[in-house]
Amino acid sequence: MATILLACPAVTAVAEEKTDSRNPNILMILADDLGWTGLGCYGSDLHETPNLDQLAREGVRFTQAYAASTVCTPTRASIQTGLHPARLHMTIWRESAKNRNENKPMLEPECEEDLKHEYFTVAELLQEAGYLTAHLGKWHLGSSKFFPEAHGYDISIGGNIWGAPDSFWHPYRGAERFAKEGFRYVPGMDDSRPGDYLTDKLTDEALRVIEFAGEDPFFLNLCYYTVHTPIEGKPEDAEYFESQIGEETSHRNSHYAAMHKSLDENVGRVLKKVKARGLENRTIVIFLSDNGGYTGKWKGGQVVTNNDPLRSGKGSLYEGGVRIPLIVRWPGKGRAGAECAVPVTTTDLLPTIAEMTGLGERLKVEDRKLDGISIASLLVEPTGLLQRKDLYFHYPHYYSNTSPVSAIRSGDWKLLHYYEDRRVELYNLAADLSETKDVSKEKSEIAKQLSAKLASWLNQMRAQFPQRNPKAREK
Ligand SMILES: [Ca+2]
Repeated sequence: MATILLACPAVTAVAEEKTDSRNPNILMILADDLGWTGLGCYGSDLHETPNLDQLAREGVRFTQAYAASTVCTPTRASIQTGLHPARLHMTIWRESAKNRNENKPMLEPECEEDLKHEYFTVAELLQEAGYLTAHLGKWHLGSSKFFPEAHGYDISIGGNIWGAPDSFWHPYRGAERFAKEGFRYVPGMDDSRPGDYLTDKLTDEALRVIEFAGEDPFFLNLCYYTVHTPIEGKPEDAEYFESQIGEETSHRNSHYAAMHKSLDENVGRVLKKVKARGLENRTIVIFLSDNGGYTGKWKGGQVVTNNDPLRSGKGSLYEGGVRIPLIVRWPGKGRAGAECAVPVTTTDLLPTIAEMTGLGERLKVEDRKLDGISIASLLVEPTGLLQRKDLYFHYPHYYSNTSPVSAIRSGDWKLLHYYEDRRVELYNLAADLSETKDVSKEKSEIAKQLSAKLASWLNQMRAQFPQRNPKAREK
């Protein structure tokens, strides 16, 4: 607890705000690389997630929520700022921001490595309003000058420049996985002992923050590293899940299933703590992922997961790469046990949190121009409508399952534009969720309209584009 006490000078100043109902706590829990079907309540036939399933019964479960990007850093930047990664020029994970992939047909743009100080974050909004603000776990938004402390967080534990730990097991450091980049570590895990597991230990810190907040409103940005690689579940759990995999089971990775179990258990511990402190009715809980499930292999061996019935996974702009679980419990205001099928995105979280905490006017007064919109009305009326009609995606990069691509979701239509061959693909998601039938030729007028909208939006964002690689042309 000593670390937190030293790191948190702002606490006494807000003591008088106490139990003011206009200041609900915000508990935002972000899982890493958790696919759309990764939870029991989203249809996994192997992973067991009773606490998250219960949270869904107590809140609104979004069935068409999107990550603003198909990889980590850009989506996390969108959550913090309410701005689109294309506008931020943060469209790739941090470690690859300057990697132009010079052996490919197109050169990727050089991106920003750091979330600049000029951007207004959700933590700054809440810190200015008197909240105790704490970031725990994965950060991945820049070098030390741009760590959480520089973006509105009173407390920061467990996050730094990197997107994954070397291991989930104590001491969480080493150079085994990322030999090219050198030694990695997870800072602030001081009371961890041999045999400890990172997901559990981050939760220990979260419980301390909730206790430490006392009567002050808190914003806890709890970013678990799991279920990202390394795929390391607890052996006894992995053994159990191995026994549950049958011939027809869709999800088939027992260690990955064990990681979901640890995630769920730890979400349960945090929610139990909130309840034990009597804060359940004034704590808004938001649970989500930052991109789709990773469909590659771990250490050249077993496939990590699939996002069936969605096509592809992390890295791709097909639905498997960007559609994510999102559950929001808003005590006293939001519906319980409801589903919402309105398309929403991680860029919406900042304005939504602002509205739910009564700070929406603050954004207006300061004339903050955001790319996201508040979706708080959908929590009250999940069958309602938003004024926004379209969602956009921009990934001008390569990954094992994609070449540079942008996309627009408009109503039931989804159009993807691939830069290498200027190919467009058009899908009707209502009729073809798995994106198997490209109807861009049959529906050429719709494809043309959506292409024009996408081009206009990219221009408005001042987006960075991939360029032809002259070296590749010579080959
Ligand atoms: Ca991720």
